[in-house]
Amino acid sequence: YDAPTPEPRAKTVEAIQAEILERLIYSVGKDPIVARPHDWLAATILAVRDRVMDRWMESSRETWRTSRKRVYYLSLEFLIGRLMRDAMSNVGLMEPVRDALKNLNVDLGDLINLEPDAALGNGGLGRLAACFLESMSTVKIPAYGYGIRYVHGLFRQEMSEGWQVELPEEWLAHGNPWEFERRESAYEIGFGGHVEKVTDPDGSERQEWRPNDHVLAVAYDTPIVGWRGARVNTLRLWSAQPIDPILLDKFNSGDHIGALEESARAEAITRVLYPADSTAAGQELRLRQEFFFSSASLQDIVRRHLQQYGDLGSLPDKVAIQLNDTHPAISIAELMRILVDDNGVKWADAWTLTKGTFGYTNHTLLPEALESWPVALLERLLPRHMQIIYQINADVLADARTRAKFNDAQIANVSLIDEAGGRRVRMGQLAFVGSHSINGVSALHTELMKQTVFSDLHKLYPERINNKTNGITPRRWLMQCNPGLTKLISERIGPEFLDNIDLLTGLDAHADDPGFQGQFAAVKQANKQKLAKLIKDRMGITVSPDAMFDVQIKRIHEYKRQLLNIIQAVALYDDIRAHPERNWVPRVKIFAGKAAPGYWNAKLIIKLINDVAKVINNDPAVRGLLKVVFLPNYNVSLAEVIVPAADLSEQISTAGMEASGTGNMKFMANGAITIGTMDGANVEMHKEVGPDNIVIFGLSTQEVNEKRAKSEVPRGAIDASPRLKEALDTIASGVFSPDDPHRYRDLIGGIYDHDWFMVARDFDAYAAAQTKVNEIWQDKRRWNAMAIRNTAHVGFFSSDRTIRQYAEDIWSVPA
Ligand code: DL6
Repeated sequence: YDAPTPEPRAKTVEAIQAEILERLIYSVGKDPIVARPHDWLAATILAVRDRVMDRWMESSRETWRTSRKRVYYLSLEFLIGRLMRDAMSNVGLMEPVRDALKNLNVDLGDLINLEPDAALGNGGLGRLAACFLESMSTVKIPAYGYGIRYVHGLFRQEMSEGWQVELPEEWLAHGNPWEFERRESAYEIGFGGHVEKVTDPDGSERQEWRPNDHVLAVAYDTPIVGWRGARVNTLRLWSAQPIDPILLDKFNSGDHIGALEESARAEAITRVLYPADSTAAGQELRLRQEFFFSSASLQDIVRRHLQQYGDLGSLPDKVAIQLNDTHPAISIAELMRILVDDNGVKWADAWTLTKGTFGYTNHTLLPEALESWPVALLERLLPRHMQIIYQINADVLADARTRAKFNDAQIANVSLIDEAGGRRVRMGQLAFVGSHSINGVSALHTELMKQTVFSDLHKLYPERINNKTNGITPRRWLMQCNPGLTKLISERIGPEFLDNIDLLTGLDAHADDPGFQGQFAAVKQANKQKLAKLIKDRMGITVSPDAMFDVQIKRIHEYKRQLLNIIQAVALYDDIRAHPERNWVPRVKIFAGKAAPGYWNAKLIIKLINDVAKVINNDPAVRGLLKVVFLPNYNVSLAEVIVPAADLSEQISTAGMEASGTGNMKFMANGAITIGTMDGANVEMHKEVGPDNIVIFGLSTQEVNEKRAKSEVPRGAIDASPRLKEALDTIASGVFSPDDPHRYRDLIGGIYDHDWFMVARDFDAYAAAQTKVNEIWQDKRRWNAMAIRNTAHVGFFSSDRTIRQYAEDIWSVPA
């Protein structure tokens, strides 16, 4: 492992400037005189990438040399966002690159904004995977992310008369200078066909899968650099390609389209990201995606392991595979197939190796999001895997009957096959039984997992469920997105917190210092000015940075309750008009988020927010005291502008429904105050920051469950709250939708009929909490002290902490 390497690239302004020019001419092929912004971007990324390469080689050699255990994070989603600023900042190149570009008359800020977001994910689950990759590099774990190189990431959202319209996203339109295509790392992935019993020369019998359909999985690698270049790991994304790019026979016989059919069918597998986050996608193409990337990743992992260790018996000692939700759960059957069928390992030994290798993270309890596949579909597409699943199931059920003495209802609960729902394979159950660790993503969520979806599996295997509360990388979500605050904190408590985020608690001592409060507030004000300008530029709406910026940005979902927020805005609008003499706190309610294309109520909620915004923003009686803004096309880069500018963070999901939330942590880091329910990681935020520095309201999980169980009608809550009733009736009667007065009748009708998400039942508590927020806002010293304390106590929510816990408790790797 000590083959010669060139000298590491110099990091001086002169060297970088020279290399950007060189890359522009020799790699991009452009004369600087005619180069366009995208050409400069490509040349700059290539120059930055070169300075990451040295560490990349070194990191990988170190793993081979020291025989360290590798962690593989399998995820169908990686919501990376832009990479250039992240990489520059982590290897300390921000300033020299800025100066080098300035000498070339190019503005670094312009280039940063030009880089497309890699939006290979829907929301929290995908962004978590991206934060984890960066943290694994930072805490020096040898790790690979495995996923899919979607040609089209999450759709671009535009508004047409207030309705969401989905357009294809094209992050690869200008090429992707970050990635390396590895044609040599390509694997055949089979589908369909049949299973044959074969007899080996030694007389032993085994099953062999003979697929009748094949595609090629080709690897594309992207380097992921940790803080201060601690380590560089690899994100390996698979692209599907046909085995035969063109069927020449067909072409020559004149069937020109048919000649390309195979190619189109293969490439379809990795063409688009499924845009639903909380419903299982359920289509055959999705299952093909899941198996395609699971099989390619496992073949790659097994190949690398055999190359280094020559034997699969050491797999759990040298390999940890983490399943990010159930999307890669078919990996469990695929590893069993590789071990038993391809490598002759005995079934029982293979099962021990498999369980020792896999860990599974659950990210949702929503029944509609728990994946299951029809047995008939699996039998057709993956016949050998279906056999393996049956065998695993037989073993688990035998264990449940004999050892745990389970009754029939319990047996039905733990079975991998759901017999009630038309015979389907439950991927959660498969992931659970095939893993030695099953973790939830917040303390509350983990407890609920034990009590609900996995209650009987937890009884059967009580040592497996554990909690790993989510985290965010402080590099992207504090240092990079909020350089003003980072500088201020460094000046006040010293720069050591950059390497140890827990040192932020040093800010506690300054929380009541008027001088520091003034500086902290000034940074916030500057960030708000920047956001106000973005709102003006994109929406033509003028908002005052002196108003409270009250923000709810996340996927649009009924359980996240954007509806509660906008109904409260309507009630506030009514109040302001009815009592113009009161001392109102000026507010800007900012929303952003995408709705799954097939989720009608979510799309209707976006339209409602826009309809309400139109009326309120143009009513002179409001005198600018309330503005409502829906910013289209929410993505990582937009979040990086909104989060540092927020005063109030809305985390108001129905208790028991948000597994964790990670937006809540980003706002906390940037000194916003949270208004929230006791749900997901809010519970732990309440503990970390203390009850005086967060505004909590609403029903508890238990109360929600009781009300649901009793099927109690919400009428009482509505009748008891004249403000709520008026707001609901105003919306339902078409005041905000004169062009279609019945538009919101059913949406509001749902609140009257069942109110599954407890909008009516939580309304008064929410409105009272908002009044409390106003009172705090009017006491500037109190507000600023609370804001500072939020930043001070965010350390626990660093993804470095989360990853260290995974490393110690699940993966058994040093970190
Ligand atoms: O764990 C990351 C993220 C949590 O913060 C959110 O609370 C949770 O809703 C999200 N889960 C999903 C799962 N959807 N499906 N399938 O996106 O995970």
